[in-house]
Amino acid sequence: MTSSKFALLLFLCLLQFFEGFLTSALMMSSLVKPGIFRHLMCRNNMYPRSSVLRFPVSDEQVFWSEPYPDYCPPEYTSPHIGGQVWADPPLNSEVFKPQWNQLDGQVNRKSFHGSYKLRDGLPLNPIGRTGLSGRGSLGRWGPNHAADPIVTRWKRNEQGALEANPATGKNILQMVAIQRSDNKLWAIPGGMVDPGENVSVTLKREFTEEALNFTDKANMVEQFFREGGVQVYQGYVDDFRNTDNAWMETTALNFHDEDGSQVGQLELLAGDDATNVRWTDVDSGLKLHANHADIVREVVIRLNAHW
Ligand code: RP5
Repeated sequence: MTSSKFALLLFLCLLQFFEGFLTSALMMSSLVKPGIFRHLMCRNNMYPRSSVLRFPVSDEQVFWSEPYPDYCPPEYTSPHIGGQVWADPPLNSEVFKPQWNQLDGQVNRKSFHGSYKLRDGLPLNPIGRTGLSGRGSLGRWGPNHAADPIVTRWKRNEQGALEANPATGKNILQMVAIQRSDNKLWAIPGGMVDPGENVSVTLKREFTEEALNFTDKANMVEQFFREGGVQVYQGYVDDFRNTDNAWMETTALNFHDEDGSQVGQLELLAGDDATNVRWTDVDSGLKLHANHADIVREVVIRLNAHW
């Protein structure tokens, strides 16, 4: 091979590498960018399952870079997380020596938004103030990692033909949504990633538990998930449980049943901490838990569906 051909080949390889890198970096930052994105669900309300009122935080006061001298959030860590295997031990415990911003044994304390700061020895929410310090009901100080499977199919009429929206002319997408038992909101059937667990395992488990109530069609589900989902988001979740020192982050993948012949055929049955499950039409009126609707929107763009 001549040196000019070799240089061209090298150039093309590098181009491909950086294209992949850029795509995932853009995907990660397109929805939630610290310093631009302002969380909403974890501000100015009563902390879930408690009588603790969050300290007021206006839009202008969210970012840590904005001065807020009177900021004095109450401290709250829910008693029910004490002693749980999925939760960090108390801060003053002898056994708790957290390695922030890194893989701490099996516990992933890294954020998808880069290195988070520490204040008074505790991780600081990368988006900003929430009006509450402590851990709330989240198990981990800092990032609490979840995984969200967005299972989709095209909406069809009784004859099996695709249904398009008359205004946009685009096909209507449907997703599997569950109703959460804690806040009664509809949501992607996601769940927490266990320490050391591969996200692909979490995605399959949570979907099977929450949307199929441990179906006997396990092999088909296994195959459907094995064929691979497409990652549509990785980062902060505007979850109502977030605090100044503990917050949710997720990895969301789309599993699309193009011809509706696989998971699209399964009978849905709510299980675990879901009280309801259904195929939901996806459009701009979609209201979901946290910022799940924004995450689903990424799938809409990917599949060029109606919104
Ligand atoms: C959300 O909460 C995540 O996006 C995920 O859907 C879910 C995980 O928490 P649990 O459902 O396990 O409470 O923030």
